[in-house]
Amino acid sequence: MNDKQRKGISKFLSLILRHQPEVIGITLDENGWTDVDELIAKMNANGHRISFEELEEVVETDDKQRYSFSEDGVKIRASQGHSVNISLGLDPQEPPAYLYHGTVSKFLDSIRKEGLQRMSRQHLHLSRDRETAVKVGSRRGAPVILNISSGEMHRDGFLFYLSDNGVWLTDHVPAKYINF
Ligand code: HQG
Repeated sequence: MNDKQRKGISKFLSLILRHQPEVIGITLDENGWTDVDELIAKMNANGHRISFEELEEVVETDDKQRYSFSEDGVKIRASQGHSVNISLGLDPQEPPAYLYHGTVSKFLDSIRKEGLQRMSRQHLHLSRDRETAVKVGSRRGAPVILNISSGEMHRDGFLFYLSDNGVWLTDHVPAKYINF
């Protein structure tokens, strides 16, 4: 497969493993997993031709390591980014003193008022470094990077989780912890 084909499959996997599994008639269990063989069969039945080897290649080469197989290789899930209601089953972890969030200026007034919200996703996503946050913000325009006092939040009792692919997740960042 070439880069474009791999990207196309990754985008489709994102749609069905994070947002709309019903598009090809699969279901996700309470932790977001679905059966690999069934996924492949249903993708093929719905016009998205893919073999097991190709799926493996997409999972292994994905630029953000968005997907992972279960230890026994029977199941697959997205490591973060869901809008469907699942639990990743992650244990809370102590975050670094500061984390970053990439956004754009048109959201700032609202963020100043209500803090950072998870919007349509299950969690609010924070980046461990500024560079990653720049990439996230750039998806929507000129990036604005917010510095988050995550260490202080943690001391105040807020919970943080680290996804399998290195994204920090929390539920809400009140404005007082955001360094604009
Ligand atoms: C903004 C990609 C107004 C927030 C990336 C963001 C990430 C507010 C947008 C992952 C707000 C939500 C997630 C408030 C937050 N008022 N706007 N109170 N609070 N926002 O896509 O963080 O490629 O749901 O700043 O790399 O941009 O999909 O979140 O601009 O890790 O794997 O509302 O998606 O990964 O947008 O991106 P999103 P995000 P993937």
